[in-house]
Amino acid sequence: MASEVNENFSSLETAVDDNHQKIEAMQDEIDALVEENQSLLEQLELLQNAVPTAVAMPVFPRGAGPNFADYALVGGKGVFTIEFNVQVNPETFNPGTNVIVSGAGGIGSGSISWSDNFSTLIFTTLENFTTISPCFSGGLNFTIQGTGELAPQDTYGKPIDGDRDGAPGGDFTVTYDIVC
Ligand SMILES: [Ca+2]
Repeated sequence: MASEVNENFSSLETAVDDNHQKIEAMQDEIDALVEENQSLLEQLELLQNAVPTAVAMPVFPRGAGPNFADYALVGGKGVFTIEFNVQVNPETFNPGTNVIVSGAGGIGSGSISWSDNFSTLIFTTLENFTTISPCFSGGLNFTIQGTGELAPQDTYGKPIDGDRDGAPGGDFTVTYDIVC
């Protein structure tokens, strides 16, 4: 009788040990899966926060710097068209703050309108072109200040690449002149 009890006890003890080992193996597997999931979640978060690599830059007029580019004159006011390669955030472009027109006649003021789904900026001066830029005085400089806190931004909150070097930021400047 005593030996039978001992035998039962021993086999139950072995079964408990076996189960315990199985539980530990499963726990290891669960731990590995939890760790893998954590890594996958981190990758997912990175992808969700990823910003497209294309930077917003003016693509027209192309000749930044001391070039005399095309414009339109409407009732004596200058109308300048600046095209971007992608949509930008129109609320971050402000005449007199980061979009500046100036010439020998001083700093002009103007208004901005948009077309092509906020990828084309149209700036119209409030003053006559010749008030800001008298004849033969060197033309009218149009600048979008892409440097600093007030830089205009694309729709992802990145500063525009005004100087077109491929990196966000930098001023865009073009000079316009009229034939007097
Ligand atoms: Ca740049």
